[in-house]
Amino acid sequence: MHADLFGTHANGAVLPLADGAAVLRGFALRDEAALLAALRAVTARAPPRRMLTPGGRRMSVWMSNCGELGWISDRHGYRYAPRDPLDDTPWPRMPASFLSLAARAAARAGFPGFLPDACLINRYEAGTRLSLHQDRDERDFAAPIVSVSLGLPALFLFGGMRRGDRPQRVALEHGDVVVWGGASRLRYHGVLPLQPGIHPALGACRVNLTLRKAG
Ligand code: MD3
Ligand code: FE
Repeated sequence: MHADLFGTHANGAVLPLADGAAVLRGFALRDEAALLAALRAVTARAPPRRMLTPGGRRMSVWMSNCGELGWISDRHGYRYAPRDPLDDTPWPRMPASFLSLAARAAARAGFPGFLPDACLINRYEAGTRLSLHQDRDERDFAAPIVSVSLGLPALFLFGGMRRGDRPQRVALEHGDVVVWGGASRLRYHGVLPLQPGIHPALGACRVNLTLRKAG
């Protein structure tokens, strides 16, 4: 366990957040180079874009996907789709480094055998936020969700089962991995507006990989 050069957290620590949810500090750092190379390859083919909400507003987060299914939002609603609506081609394949990291992180948190079929890539710039929501577009809520934070740090909001429940604030840094499953799978969550900064790996942004079993 050690503090890394640009972060303040004790890498290697496992912090239980609630029943079924845990933060694995620095869990992605050993795979950093492979993850960043794979991320660049995916976003070169499927560029992040700001999707439209069903209500016709543009989300502030830039999004792309890889894997068999990708999460999309447009006038018709939120859903998973096998093809990128920008060019009607399949989403880029899930990189082996993403699959392997997700499976190891899930197992470490008590969810062996996790095999995600969808990875949503969220890119935040200064001021970008994600308001409190539940993830409920997946077919079955038995599988956990694994999220990997890269680049600038963010304050994550981990709420309860009702939108009005007061959320815990969790600081997430480059390399942190969070596993959400079991009794925490349907908790409300969000991200506070990103503070401006420059991170050595990704520059002026934060990227979050959200790995799910969607189909
Ligand atoms: C807590 N993204 O894309 S996943 C999302 O930082 C999303 O971009 C977050 O929330 C981000 O939907 C990171 C965090 C997450 C995912 C599922 C959860 C937290 C969760 C399910 C239950 C509780
Ligand atoms: Fe979410």
